[in-house]
Amino acid sequence: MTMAEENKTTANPEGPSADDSVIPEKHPLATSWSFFYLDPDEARKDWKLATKDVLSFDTVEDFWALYHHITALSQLKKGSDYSMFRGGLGDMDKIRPEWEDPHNAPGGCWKMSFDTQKIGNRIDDVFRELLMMCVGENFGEYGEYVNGVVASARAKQFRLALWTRDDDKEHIDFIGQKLLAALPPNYKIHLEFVTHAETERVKTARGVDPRPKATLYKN
Ligand code: MGP
Repeated sequence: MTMAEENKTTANPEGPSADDSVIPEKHPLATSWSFFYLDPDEARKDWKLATKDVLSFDTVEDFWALYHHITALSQLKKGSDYSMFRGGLGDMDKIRPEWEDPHNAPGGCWKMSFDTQKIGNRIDDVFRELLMMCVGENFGEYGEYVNGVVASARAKQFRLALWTRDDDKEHIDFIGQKLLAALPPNYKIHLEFVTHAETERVKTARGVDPRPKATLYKN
């Protein structure tokens, strides 16, 4: 072992030296991701301008640094959204949390909602699980079709949505089953997949709910 190698692996009893500054390598993620925050006060004025970029990252360590820095979803101002979508660093396009983004437009999302009172701050565990599934690429062979996740804090509900790149039945069924399996066991969960085209179609029609393309249940 050379002196330099030795200095890297043992603490230096004489205090810091140049070699103590060696920074351990971070663990790269398969792709970069970007985190966004939507401020409800801004959204009331102009929805498009209300989504603020928080941080783009591409390592496990930077993901956790961000996660531990942000306000927990359970404590967010009602009306806020958190989103995390692929891209933003290197040569990968940053996907924005909007139906219109070309990476999202042909797709849709698996949506679920939780009663604010019933779930309380346990929603933070569910959201964290979903984020970890994304950055950890836990959606199996069709994981590349997962674009991102949106978490919405509303007065009576927390809503989570996993956005996909397309609405191919095989892709969305596979991703939906993976999602369902990862959700907490003690809740009745109703998952609905709705295309963005359908969400936009009914947006202006009051009292009309979008027709889901697929549904999944868990007791
Ligand atoms: P929302 O926050 O997804 O629904 O969209 P929610 O939570 O049911 O609505 P709220 O009234 O309870 O907050 C709310 C509104 O934001 C929509 O009706 C659109 O006007 C706008 N909006 C939301 N999204 C995700 C988009 C989008 O991707 N593109 C555009 N152009 N507008 C959007």
